Amino acid sequence: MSQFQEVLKQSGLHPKPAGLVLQYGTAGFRTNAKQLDHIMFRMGLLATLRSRKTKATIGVMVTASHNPEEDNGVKLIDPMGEMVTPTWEGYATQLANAEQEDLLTALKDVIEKEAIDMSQEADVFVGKDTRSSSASLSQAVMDGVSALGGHSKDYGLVTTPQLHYMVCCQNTKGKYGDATVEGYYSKLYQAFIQLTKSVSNRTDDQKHLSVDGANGIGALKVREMEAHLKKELQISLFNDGSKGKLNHQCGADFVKVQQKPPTGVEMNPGERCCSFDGDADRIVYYFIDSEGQFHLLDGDKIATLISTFLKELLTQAGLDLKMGAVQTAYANGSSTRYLEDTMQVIVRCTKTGVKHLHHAAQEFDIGVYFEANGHGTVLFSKAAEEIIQHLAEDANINDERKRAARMLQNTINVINQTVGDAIADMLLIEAILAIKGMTIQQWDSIYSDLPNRQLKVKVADRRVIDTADAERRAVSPAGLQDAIDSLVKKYRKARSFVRPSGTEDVVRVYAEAETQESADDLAHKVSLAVY
Ligand code: 16G
Ligand code: ZN
Repeated sequence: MSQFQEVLKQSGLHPKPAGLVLQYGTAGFRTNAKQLDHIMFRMGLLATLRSRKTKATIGVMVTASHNPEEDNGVKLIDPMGEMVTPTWEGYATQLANAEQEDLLTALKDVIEKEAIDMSQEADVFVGKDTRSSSASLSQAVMDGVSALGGHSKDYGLVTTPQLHYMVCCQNTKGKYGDATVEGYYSKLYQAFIQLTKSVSNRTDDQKHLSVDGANGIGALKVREMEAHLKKELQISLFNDGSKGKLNHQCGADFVKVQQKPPTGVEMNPGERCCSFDGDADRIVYYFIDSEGQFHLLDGDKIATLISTFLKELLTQAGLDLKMGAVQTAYANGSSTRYLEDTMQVIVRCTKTGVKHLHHAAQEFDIGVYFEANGHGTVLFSKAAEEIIQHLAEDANINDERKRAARMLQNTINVINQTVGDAIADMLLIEAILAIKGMTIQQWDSIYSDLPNRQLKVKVADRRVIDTADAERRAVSPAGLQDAIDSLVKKYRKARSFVRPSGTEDVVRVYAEAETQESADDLAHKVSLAVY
């Protein structure tokens, strides 16, 4: 039977509901799991084509991250572990929306446009999160791969960043690490142990961290990782999935948006806590102080901590490498000011969405990128990695320079350069705090966040809002930006913007100002202007 006949036959088992239209958004397709079976099958087909086109292994991750348990989603991973290119996002949308009888035509269209050699081998790595729908949906992906004659490898339950890592390892022939879950842990924990080994006299309190696993995949993986950490990090795991519902009243997104602790975590004053999201590609830290007040250390605070650490190491190592930080419009104004004015770090602002930040970070020798919501990582250019490695091996340099170069090397190894990774970020943050002998309170007090508020507004059609300047200004509908500008003028240290969400059918409103009351009031008034 020809490949196309097989596709036709198999696609009948994964039929598309007539008329259903879905879009490959910021992070792939994401909606109620019941609507996704045909999408998964078709993404299996597309990943197979992408693999033939790139002559490399492609990843397909089944997850809806921080969305509710009932939702699911799918996202394609390109050869180096990065997000798939915009042209292929377009193909994904076309394929997803072709009615059943038009599927072959849509498929052949991609093959023709991309001049794909169908005799080429195709390899697809598949992973899934812990949602109850994920098992059958990831099977649908693999059905799509095999219908088109590709090979799939099922990694089963993995975090999103773990699958990105596997794809990158496979396509760099092991240079990035072994493409196994064990290879991932061993790379990370060895780097972590190396980073912390010179720190003496750490008390048990300093080694202790409470982790909110959002009742998801991150919880399972932290458990697996823990055994390797040789008590250098002692984790109390909460929301491990044994009782609670995925992302419900817990997880990084809940904590960031609600600005309050998750349920299910026992918190004592001054203790470090962190929350992962549902697929463990985001992390935020927080604590309560002795007065019971909640303090959030989000992606901006993480970026600052990591940038400070790296900058100090570069100075100690005597290296002149170009370091930059990449943020989005959501970055707290205080963090941008601190990075630019105090740290003298170059700061770039991009549109929301990992692919935009990742891309901008690649322009630097060392690019630290974080969204305020806790998604981020550090990218080192190949040249920077080589310079650091040479220095670490140079017999003629003094101990201080050598120590700094080795720390930079271990930072490269502990961080997941393919994508933001809650586990990798957590290990780097814990190592930095240990090395600097810093408490979470001291970290928090590096700068004070401006009070802020995020709201979402339901509108008839969110696409009428068009933005420019990295989403900081609305260019349509006419008059909206003027209305926002005149509202902002009424508050001190204020800033506000609106943007259509890429993952939900809503418009998002962000406001910050000198006081919480002002930020709340401004956000509210701007959301009224959006209607
Ligand atoms: C997705 C993005 C995340 C972004 C969020 C914004 C990826 C992998 N994830 O989750 O970076 O912050 O969307 O959502 O790109 P929004 O458009 O609904 O505000
Ligand atoms: Zn996520």
